[in-house]
Amino acid sequence: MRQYLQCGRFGFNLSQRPLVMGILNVTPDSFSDGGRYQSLAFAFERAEQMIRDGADIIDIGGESTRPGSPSVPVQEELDRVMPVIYALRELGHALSIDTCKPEVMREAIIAGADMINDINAFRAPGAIEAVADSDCGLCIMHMQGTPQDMQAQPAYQDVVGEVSAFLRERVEALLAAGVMRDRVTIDPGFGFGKSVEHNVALLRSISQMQRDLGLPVLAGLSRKSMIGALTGRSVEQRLAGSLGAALAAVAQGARIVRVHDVAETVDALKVWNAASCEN
Ligand code: 7PM
Repeated sequence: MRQYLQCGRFGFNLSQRPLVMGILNVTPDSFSDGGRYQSLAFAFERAEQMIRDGADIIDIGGESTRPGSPSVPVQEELDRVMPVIYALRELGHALSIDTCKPEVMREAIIAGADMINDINAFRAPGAIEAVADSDCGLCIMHMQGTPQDMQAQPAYQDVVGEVSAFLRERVEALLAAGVMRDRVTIDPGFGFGKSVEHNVALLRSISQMQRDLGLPVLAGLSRKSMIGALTGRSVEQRLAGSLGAALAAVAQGARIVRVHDVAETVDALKVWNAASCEN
């Protein structure tokens, strides 16, 4: 498998240790809102803390993807995300933008985003064109249905086969548009149109998926309902379960973990890495 990820201003060597992507939500519901300036100041502090804690990539999300949530207008998402990109881009860490919208992708790349993380796998008209002529990293995620209806009735004949086939098709679409393979990561999309059993099957198949597609896997399990189902814990009490999930993903070979709790995950991975046989 490819061990190098081109990510805008950065080139990551994926053979040394798994990377940590820290989640930075910039949706109004993630703040006790005192207006845009307070939101920006808060986001900046959170990002600085995640960097001190050892995050490699900051994933900035301005579009709530909560199941059942309405979509956000383009201008609203730009107003949330762009000031954060400008504020953070001099911190010297890779910035990822979690968006499905080609307009947001274009503006973010112009402003200096290093990665585009699209839970819709660049299926929106114009999305591939928006990212093709840049050198930013790309995350292609699988989702069954839409954020509005995805958890209603998740169903598969063969979840691992179907998710792999979908990701393969999306990779081919990007490559056909001239995207270099070393920019691409794949993500099974835990919790996006999946039951607990589907999620567990996918977690157990990361290694196979990575081998079959020849691309690094990014895994986002942090605090998700699957952790709640396995532990019986509420979302505020899922730290230990999430650390277990991150280590399980890395044990399967995942190269990037997307997490809320950066400091704790970095510690867990340091210990994991010291004992890992691949070094
Ligand atoms: C509500 C439900 C709020 C779900 C937030 C979420 C992923 C992602 C998200 C992931 C990639 C969350 C999700 N999850 N991007 N964006 N992979 N690549 O729990 O698993 O953070 S949003």
